[in-house]
Formats: sequence, structure tokens, C-alpha cells
Amino acid sequence: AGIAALTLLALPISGRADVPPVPFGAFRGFNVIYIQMESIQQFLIGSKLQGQEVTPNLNRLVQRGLSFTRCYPQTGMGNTSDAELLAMCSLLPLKDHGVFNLLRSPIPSLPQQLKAMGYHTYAFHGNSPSVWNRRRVYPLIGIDKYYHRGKLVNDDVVGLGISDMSLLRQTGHVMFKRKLLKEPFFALVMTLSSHHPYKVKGWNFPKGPFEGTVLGDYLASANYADHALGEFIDALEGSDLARRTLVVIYGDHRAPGLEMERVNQFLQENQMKPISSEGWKQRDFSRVPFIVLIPREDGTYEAGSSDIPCGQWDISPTVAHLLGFKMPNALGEDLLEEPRGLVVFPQEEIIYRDYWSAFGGKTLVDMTMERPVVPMVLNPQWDAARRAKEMSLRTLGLK
Ligand code: GP9
Repeated sequence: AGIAALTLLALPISGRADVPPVPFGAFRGFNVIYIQMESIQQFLIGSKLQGQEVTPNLNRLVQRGLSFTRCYPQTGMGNTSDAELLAMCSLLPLKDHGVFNLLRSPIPSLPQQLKAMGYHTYAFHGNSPSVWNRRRVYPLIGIDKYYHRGKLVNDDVVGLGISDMSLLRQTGHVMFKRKLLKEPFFALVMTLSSHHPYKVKGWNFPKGPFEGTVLGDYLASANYADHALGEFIDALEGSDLARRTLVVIYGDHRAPGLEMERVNQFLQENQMKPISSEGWKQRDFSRVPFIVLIPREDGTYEAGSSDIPCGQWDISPTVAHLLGFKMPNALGEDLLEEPRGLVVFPQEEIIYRDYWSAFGGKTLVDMTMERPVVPMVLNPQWDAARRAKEMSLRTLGLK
């Protein structure tokens, strides 16, 4: 282990963080809105279909705000609900169970922490509250008021629930027009219309060569979700809340069911590297956007980007930096400090800087493919991964 550790010290990292220094606690007392986007992946950012941007609003926000371009979803069996756990609690989910179905007692989380500081906590989602046991789990993670399908107007339904356009308009109405949320607040807002099988009827987004394919439907549904997001951000920016609200936008998990050949055709048309069934390529392809909008006095946002690997477990420690506290029991890290570049997955995999390693360290790949892989094992990182899993189980009350 000693030799491996020495080798590791010399491990290069190709990623770069070009993130402005933001003082710890500079945004103490600000409202926080989390926008968790269903199945929205990073490869959509900047990509075009027949000359039309798929996600014009996300593309604009990536430029205007702080963007982490190598954020990996660390979800397990609990899919979307695992992303909620990761982003709000900085804990690791499980590969073979949905943690939300197992939780019985309160766990440390960003909403819990904020409540202790006088915040009010809310969630908005267009599905039924029984899905992923949210009705029971939200109080355990400190969310007090849940606007769900049973409480909102079901005027427009897409797939599993209220359409993103309707949900985000209703959410905007409650937040910015009627001002029903008590400040300071934390609000989790989750989109749904880009859920598999990605059917959004009547939405005009020409699918070109992908007409009649799952990928074509996915791109159209992503365009729809992006449009709803754009409207919501415009409504926020038109309100006085914009000056005292942090917005955090991230994708929940990889979009299931996309045809790999079609994806490669699309990637190629967008000058991106193709994928294959190799584990590391699949993992790298799964990346999701992670954007933080930190308002400045002049109506713009703090801008910058980082392509150092990170994961959804880093979201709340990073937000806590802005709000001026350390997240208790967090397994992720504050990306506004020196990030170590370690991402642990529930499925026996880790990413450490440019390296992907699986099966307890038996496989190791240099993801840049720019260097021969020297025989070594990431012993300290695998030890850290095992410790993280243990600590997560204990904090969740599952061990
Ligand atoms: C529904 C949403 C979908 O509320 O959570 O969940 P998923 O199927 O992606 O886990």
C-alpha cells in the first residue's frame, strides 16, 4: 500500500478547475432552490440536432453560472430517489435496494441543517407522493411541505405525472407570484417529463434522422424539460427573490434505454467521442450537468467551470460552503475548496482523477487514453470507498 500511495502522489490529473474564489459563508441566509432534472445527461449540453440546440437554456446557464462538467451520477437501485439522497444528504445509496424504501429514522441532510438555522423546507414534484416512499421519507430528511400531484393542479399530464411546463409554472406561481414560501427557504423541485419512455405529445422538436427512435424521443423530451426550466429561471429573474436565492441544477441519472448506435451517430454529428459497451465508457457517458447559480449584485452570476471529476454527493457540501457551514456526516466534498477528484459508486467502481477502477481494483483504465496504464492499484482510494460505504450504512441506520 505504501508503494501504491507513493505512485498515487505522482498521478497526474488532466482536469482543471477555473472556479472563482467564493468566500465561505458569503451567502449565509440565502434561499436555496434545487432543480433535479429527470434523466438529463451532460452530453446534451451544447449539442444540436439539425442545427437546433437540444437544451438552449441549460447551455446558456452553463455559460452564465458555475458548471461542473464531470459530475457523475452515483445512483443505485433507487434511481431518482438515490439522486435526492446523494444531493441532499451526501450519502451513498445501495446497488441492490432503494434506500428510500428502507429508511425508518431521521438522517442528517442539507434541509435538516438549514431548518436548525431557521429555514423553511419544501418539495415540488408532479408524481404521487407514494412513489419512492417520498411521503414518509421527506419528513425524515427534513422536508416539511410537499407539493405533489395530489396537491397541485393536474391540468397537463405527461407520462408519470404533471408535465414539467405545468409543474414549473405552478411552482413559479407559488414561489414568485403569490410568495407562499416563508423565507429563508430550501426548495427541491423535480422535473419528470423526460422520464423513460420520453413521450411528450404535441411538443414540436424535429427529430430528423432519429424520428421513431428512443433517442429521438429522449432529445425531444429533454428539449421540452429545458424549455420549462428556461421559463422558470426567467420567472425567478423577474422577481425580487433572484437577488437572495441560490439555484442548483443537476441531472438525476443516466437516461435508460437509449440505442447505443443512435447515440454514437448523434455524438459523432456533435464532434463528441463515441461510446462502447466498455464499463469505463458507459460510466463516463453517464455524466450529468451540475450547475450552481450564485447571484451577483448586477444581476449576473458567478461564472466558471471545473472538469475535475465529482459526484452528486459533492452537491450539498458545496452548497453548504456558500451558506457558511459544514455538512454533518457528508461523504462528498466541498468543490469550492481543493477537490481530491474521488467519486465512489455503489456498484464496486471508483473514479479517481483520470482513472476508472472496478471490481475492487482488479481493473484500472486511464480514461484520457493518453498514457499507458502502469500496473498499480488505487489502494488508498479503494480503502476510502469501503469506509464511505460503511459510514453511509451507519448514518442511514441500516447497519
Ligand atoms: C417519479 C420519479 C421517477 O417520481 O422519481 O423515478 P425513476 O423511475 O427515474 O427512479
